[in-house]
Amino acid sequence: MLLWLLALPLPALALDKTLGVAPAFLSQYSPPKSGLWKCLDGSKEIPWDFVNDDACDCPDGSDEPGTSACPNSTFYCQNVGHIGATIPSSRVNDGLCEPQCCDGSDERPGVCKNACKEIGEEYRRKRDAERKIQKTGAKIRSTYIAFAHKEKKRLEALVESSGQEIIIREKEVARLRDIADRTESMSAAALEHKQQSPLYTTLMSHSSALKALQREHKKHLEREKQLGEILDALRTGYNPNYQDMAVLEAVRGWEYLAKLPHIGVEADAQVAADLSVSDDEAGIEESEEEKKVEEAVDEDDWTAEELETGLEELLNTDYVSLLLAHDDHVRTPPPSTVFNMRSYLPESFIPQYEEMRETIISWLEVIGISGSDAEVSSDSSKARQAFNAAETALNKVKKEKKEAEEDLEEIFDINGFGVDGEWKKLDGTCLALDTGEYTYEVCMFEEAKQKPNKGGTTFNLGKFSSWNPSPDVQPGEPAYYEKQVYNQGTRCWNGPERSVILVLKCGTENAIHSVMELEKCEYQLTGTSPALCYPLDANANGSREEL
Ligand SMILES: [Ca+2]
Ligand SMILES: [Ca+2]
Repeated sequence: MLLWLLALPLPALALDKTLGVAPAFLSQYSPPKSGLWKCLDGSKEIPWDFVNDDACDCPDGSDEPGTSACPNSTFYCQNVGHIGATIPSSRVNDGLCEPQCCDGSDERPGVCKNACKEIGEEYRRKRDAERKIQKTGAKIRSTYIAFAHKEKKRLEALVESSGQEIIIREKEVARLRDIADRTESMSAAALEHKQQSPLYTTLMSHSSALKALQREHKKHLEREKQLGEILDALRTGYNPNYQDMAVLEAVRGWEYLAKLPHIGVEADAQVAADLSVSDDEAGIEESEEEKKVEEAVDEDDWTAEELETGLEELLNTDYVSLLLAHDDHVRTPPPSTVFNMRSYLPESFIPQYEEMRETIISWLEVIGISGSDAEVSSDSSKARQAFNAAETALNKVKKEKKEAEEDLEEIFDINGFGVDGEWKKLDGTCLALDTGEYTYEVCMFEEAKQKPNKGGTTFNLGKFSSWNPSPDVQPGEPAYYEKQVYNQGTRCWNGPERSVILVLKCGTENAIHSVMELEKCEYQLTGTSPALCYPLDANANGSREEL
């Protein structure tokens, strides 16, 4: 100190030749044997005494590292105890203490205080704390990477297994499609078979016979009507005076049969007597015959009236439906067979039995072996349902496979989940910050929300759009992953769509620490994530910085 004070009147002469020299150039500032010193750019040789003599001699300013004599040159403060710094030489001896030079070496001794010890200690304390966080964070980050690799394996296995499952399911779908198609075509064949049953063929014969009978019956009715008309004409138009017995007999016969009164005078007593006798005999026979007929008509027989109205309807029966209904009826298991099995089982077995029974029956139905519902259409619709269900299941697996393949591609994509896949773990992780009035929530890679704490509308602040979109930042660089953009949220009244920029830095926790509304409806959320804690460089342990 005393030496420096004594030297004050002659500062130029007393200046250390290495003052202000950066460590990298120190070796070049030693006294030359020749007494001549070469400027660093090699352009000039000057006497060693001209170095730091406060007069600029070298074109590159290298002869004045410790003064402000040369413009555009730099001064290096050693900052022992902290980290050395370089300042423009114009700030040397300007009377102001540069904050970069904590040792005060930019000014004459005694002007600035040397605070490097305290500043250095504070700096190291802070740096160590940060390193600790980074170290811990990096450990967490490595688990994220491990997760990504595990996820990759899982997805690869999923793609593989779903690929195999698809093959199996495709076969199953083809098989069930075949069954469905066959059941449907088989239904036609089955119907044909059923129509060959003796009952059905007999029924059809009966139907044909009835139709023929009905036709013949109508024909006879018509003929009877015509004959009646002929006889009526004969009865009213014949001349009784001709005494034609054949005509008279016909007229009398018709009058009797049609229960008509006699017309005309008695022509022949013999005829009349014969007729009256035969009337009586015929009357008896008739009544007996009528009685027989009446006896033959039992309760189930149709009356003439019923025949008139019902036969037509009967002949219009849908015999195929009838056949199926009959089949259905016949196939309905009588209560004594399947159902009664329950009575042989212990009470505790019944639920399992019921379950099994349903399963077995439904399987048999699907396969087409059994049809507890004999109805053909029911069978085929069940087969169709089974086919549809199988096809739906197949499509589900196909979708899963496709999604797994897409996820797989994204995991280690630098535009997706990072260089090491470290962000995959956080896919869908929601971070929230309560600011009193609102709670802000970001679900990573999904969406951001603003929820009012005292009730009201939750606003969508946007969906994940991209990493740092700055053109200065390239995918794969750490800075790329320090920003996430969420946009196209709910439009602000009289303003833009809400959006979020999530600014993250290394931290041991995934958390949001602050919210700012930068512009109207543009929010900046800042937070931390271990995904940004890169492993500490083994070489960057601080010793280099302190040199
Ligand atoms: Ca000089
Ligand atoms: Ca200064």
